[in-house]
Amino acid sequence: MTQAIDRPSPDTTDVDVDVLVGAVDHDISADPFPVRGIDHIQFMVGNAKQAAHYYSTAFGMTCVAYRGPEQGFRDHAEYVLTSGSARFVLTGAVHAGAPGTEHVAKHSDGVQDIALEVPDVDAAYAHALTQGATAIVAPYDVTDGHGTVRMASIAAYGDTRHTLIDRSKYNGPFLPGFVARGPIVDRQPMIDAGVQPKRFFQAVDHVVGNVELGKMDEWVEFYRRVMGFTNMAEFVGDDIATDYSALMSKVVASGTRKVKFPLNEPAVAKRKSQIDEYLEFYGGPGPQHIAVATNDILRSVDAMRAAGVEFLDTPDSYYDDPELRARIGEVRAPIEELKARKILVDRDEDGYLLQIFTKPVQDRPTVFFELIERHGSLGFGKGNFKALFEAIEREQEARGNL
Ligand code: TYF
Ligand code: FE
Repeated sequence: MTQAIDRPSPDTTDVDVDVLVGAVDHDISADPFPVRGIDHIQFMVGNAKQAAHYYSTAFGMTCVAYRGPEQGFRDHAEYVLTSGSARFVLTGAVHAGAPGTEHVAKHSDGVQDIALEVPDVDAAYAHALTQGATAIVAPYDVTDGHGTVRMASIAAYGDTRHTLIDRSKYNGPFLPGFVARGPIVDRQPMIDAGVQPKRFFQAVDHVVGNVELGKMDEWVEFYRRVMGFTNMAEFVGDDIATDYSALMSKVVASGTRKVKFPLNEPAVAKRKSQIDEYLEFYGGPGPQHIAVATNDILRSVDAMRAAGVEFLDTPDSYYDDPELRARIGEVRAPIEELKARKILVDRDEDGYLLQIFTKPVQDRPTVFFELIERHGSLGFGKGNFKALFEAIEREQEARGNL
């Protein structure tokens, strides 16, 4: 086992460090499919202009680049927003029949591409195809005055894909063709008033995929074979599945653990699975939630709630449970502070984590977000699965989908 690095001290709220707790010191050069990390997450949306506004105001992200008809791209408007190393690309069609309109018609707003930064696109692509991955776009160069980027794309679950990107010979604002663009929300007045704006999160911690019944192991196998990812210990097996979660889950991760992909499938249980609800409303397999790493979950939750983001509720009984209190021990904030915000806590042999989940961020009960503040723990909140899944089921019931 390689040594864990990038662990901030338990009380850090230093928002200027792009740490991803749980990353390990690992030399990728010997990997069959070396991955540097998640380059960006691309959402295909109905109205990118408004989505960019939402992720700016509600998620505190900063618009850094744009391309659209003004740059000669006739089909789409694309906004690039960042928060630390997390980068989201919001793509919207600007005319009827543009590519991607079918993605929105079928799925509504959703994640189309989980792009990975790789040191060698050709080698990664060739390896992927040898291992049975489905080709979408063969390696090609894109160039502008800032240099050249090499890219290729392979298929993942459902209509999701992984674009492979080598940006080592590029120094522009995002990709060739994009122009630098300032923030959508002007934070200068805040700075002038003496308040330094802090971002709400600094990295993507993991991206979860929902696949059909019986397909989880196939996709675990895909990431093992194609990308050389390995299983992480955390999983939801038959025991938990039939009792309350109605889902099975396994986690695969890259050698550095910078890229972590839990994969869920529905389980046959007492009630209709939340995964079945997703598959039905998304129209097939797809990305279910994106967990973003924060160094100050209390502050981020407060700011996001104030901006209108809805989070899942946690009953007071969760915090008043003496068994939970004994298990979690001392954490960096008083339990009353967590209770007031409905933040969940879990502890394992490596440390603890704080986490909270948003409700779905579009009308369909599909994609949602997780805020996670890790203090040593490399897990996914296994101790919270019961409370979390009960909260999700209450929402499902309210929607008439249980
Ligand atoms: O990523 C995870 O594994 C946790 C727990 O439908 C989880 O965030 C698992 C399945 C699910 C929602 C959350
Ligand atoms: Fe998660």
